[in-house]
Amino acid sequence: MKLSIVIPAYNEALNLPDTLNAFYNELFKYNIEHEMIVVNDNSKDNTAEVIQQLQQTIPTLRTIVNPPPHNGFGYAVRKGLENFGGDCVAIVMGDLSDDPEDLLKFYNTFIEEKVDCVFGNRWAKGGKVIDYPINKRILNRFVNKMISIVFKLRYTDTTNAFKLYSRQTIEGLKPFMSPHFNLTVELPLKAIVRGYSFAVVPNSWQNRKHGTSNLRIKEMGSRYFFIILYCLIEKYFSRGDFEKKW
Ligand SMILES: Nc1nc2c(ncn2[C@@H]2O[C@H](COP(=O)(O)OP(=O)(O)O)[C@@H](O)[C@H]2O)c(=O)[nH]1
Ligand SMILES: [Mg+2]
Repeated sequence: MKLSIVIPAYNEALNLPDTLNAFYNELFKYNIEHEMIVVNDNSKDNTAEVIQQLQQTIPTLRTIVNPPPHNGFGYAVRKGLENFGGDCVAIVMGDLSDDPEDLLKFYNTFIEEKVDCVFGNRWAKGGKVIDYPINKRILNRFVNKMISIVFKLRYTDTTNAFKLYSRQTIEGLKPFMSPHFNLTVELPLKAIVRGYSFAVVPNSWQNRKHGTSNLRIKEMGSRYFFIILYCLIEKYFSRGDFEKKW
């Protein structure tokens, strides 16, 4: 069962070495067939050179360039999702916010429980956040609570990008609509609304060591609202037209 990892990167030269080495070491240790795809989203720093350097020691590291004009988190991840070769794919952040041990948990759960997707929950028992900014936390808990109410879910960490999907699920979620960070909720919400099965495991998250967050709540707020509303409309009015068919 080959695992693909898609990592969007915008100006992550300082974080990529730690991130890619950590994930590669973990997957190598457990002998997991995999590829890591870094999508360089027109970075202005030396991200490209850093990736090239790392390719000398990480044989499973691939890179895709996402040239202008369609730049942004969502476009970059989508580029990865159009080009992965594995049986399943995990979206992982380039700033080492996600824990390689959790990826292994996701992968093992995916195989053992035969689900279509594996989602993490940082707020569940056994989950953990380190250095999470307080205003972001308040907003995060509010938005996730709202999502779980309107979609009638018990799951409360929809907004975190780090999740694993089977290849068939990714096919079933197309066409993608979100150009930006809102892709992070489009994928799990569509998967849930369309009847794909998922397992939830507790995971941990830590804040980046270098650089600043690129998530601008003011610019993203209405875009998140748009895609959440879209998924809600699909859920209640599409009469199952987009549901999983196998
Ligand atoms: N391709 C692409 N990736 C981005 C962009 N902004 C952020 N990222 C990546 O998305 C991940 C998370 O971004 P970050 O700024 O840390 O956001 P936060 O952790 O949600 O506050 C990192 O891997 C970034 O390199 C962007 O505009 N384009
Ligand atoms: Mg981050």
